[in-house]
Amino acid sequence: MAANVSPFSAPEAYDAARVRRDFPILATQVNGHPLVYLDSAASSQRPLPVLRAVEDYETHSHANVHRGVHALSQAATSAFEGARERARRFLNARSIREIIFVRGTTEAINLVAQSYARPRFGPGDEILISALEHHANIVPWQMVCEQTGCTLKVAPINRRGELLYEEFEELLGPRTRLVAIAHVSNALGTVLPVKRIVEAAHAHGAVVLVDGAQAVPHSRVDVRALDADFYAFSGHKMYAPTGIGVLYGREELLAAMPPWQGGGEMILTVSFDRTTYNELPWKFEAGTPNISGAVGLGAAMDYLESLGVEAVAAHEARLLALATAELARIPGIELVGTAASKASVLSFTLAGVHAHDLGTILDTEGIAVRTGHHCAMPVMTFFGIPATARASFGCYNTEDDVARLVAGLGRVREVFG
Ligand code: 7TS
Repeated sequence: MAANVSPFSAPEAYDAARVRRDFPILATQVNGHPLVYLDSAASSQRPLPVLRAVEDYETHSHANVHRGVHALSQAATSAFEGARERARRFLNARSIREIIFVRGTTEAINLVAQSYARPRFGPGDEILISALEHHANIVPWQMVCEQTGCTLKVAPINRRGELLYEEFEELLGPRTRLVAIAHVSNALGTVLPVKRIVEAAHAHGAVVLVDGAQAVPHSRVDVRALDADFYAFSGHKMYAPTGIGVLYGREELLAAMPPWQGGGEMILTVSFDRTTYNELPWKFEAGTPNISGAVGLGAAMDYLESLGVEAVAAHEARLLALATAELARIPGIELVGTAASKASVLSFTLAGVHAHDLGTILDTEGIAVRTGHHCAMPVMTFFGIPATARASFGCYNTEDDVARLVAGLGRVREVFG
């Protein structure tokens, strides 16, 4: 996730053209043009190894997990639990008991809000977030505040989109019970100093949840090195299917938390008088899980590691630096989010053109960017704008994609004369 890579530095041995061939969807024509996909921060595309792993599972191994003695149920269970072990290794977690499969980041954060925070917090307690969070890392905490009477505190950012670290530290106090912070901002691309944040929060006795939705596709995450208490991410932003994600939680915390949802899978015994709960991690996985999604997630982790997470990150950093330099030269373009440390996201406005119009014209050129508030309305309010256009990069983007974006923006400027 290095930001200061010169666009002119010699390219490393990263073959984006070869990577592109792994993603069949990138051969799509959109409005008569070859697709330029610059919306990976919203959802990345899936490579053939992921598509094939899902197809292979669905074709040959599907049955419900954990319940059957028959061969297919055992095959499905071993595929599903194999994916859990894969995720454990991916994050360097100590145990598979710390890996909860969820629908995605949103569900992971809600689980912690309802199962960790809600039963423990009350009036006088504080939850500390930052001003650049995605709604998924704001609203669940507001709900807990309504439910328990605890208070939400928000650490400010500066005009570059960086966390004001001293102000953040000043907001940490004896009442702070939990810090919930993005690893990388989806609207601005800012990389936050999460290790430092974890250390400071722990020094005040607070637990830390890191929203890693925008970090896992672009950096190696080691939950033990980071020392975070909870780490949440979605599969679909890291080349896996939708509807699957991971909540990592420190085992002693998860063990002390009550189940969030009740149903099958999460119990050991049920009678009308008394139910006993399953052990970790299944205690938090009520109902039939997304088995093929987990299989796809495991394959996506294999894929990302086969490319080399660091090599992907370095490639994306080069593209970001190139695009930043190119867009800064276009009259009327204002970059939103100019932090010293950024990953893969370039938000901008063009004077006199609403972001949605800009996005629509780029689409006529086959270029997919996201426009709007990016589920970070407080960030837009802070910058005094309704929306930005956002180009975001994945392992398959190329310098040609950047050139097409720049040409497309030239077309937008022609249209709006
Ligand atoms: N946290 C961050 C930092 C995100 O970027 C997102 C999704 C979420 C949480 C929620 O993830 P989900 O998979 O549960 O939906 N971000 C975006 C985005 O930037 N554009 O569309 C979704």
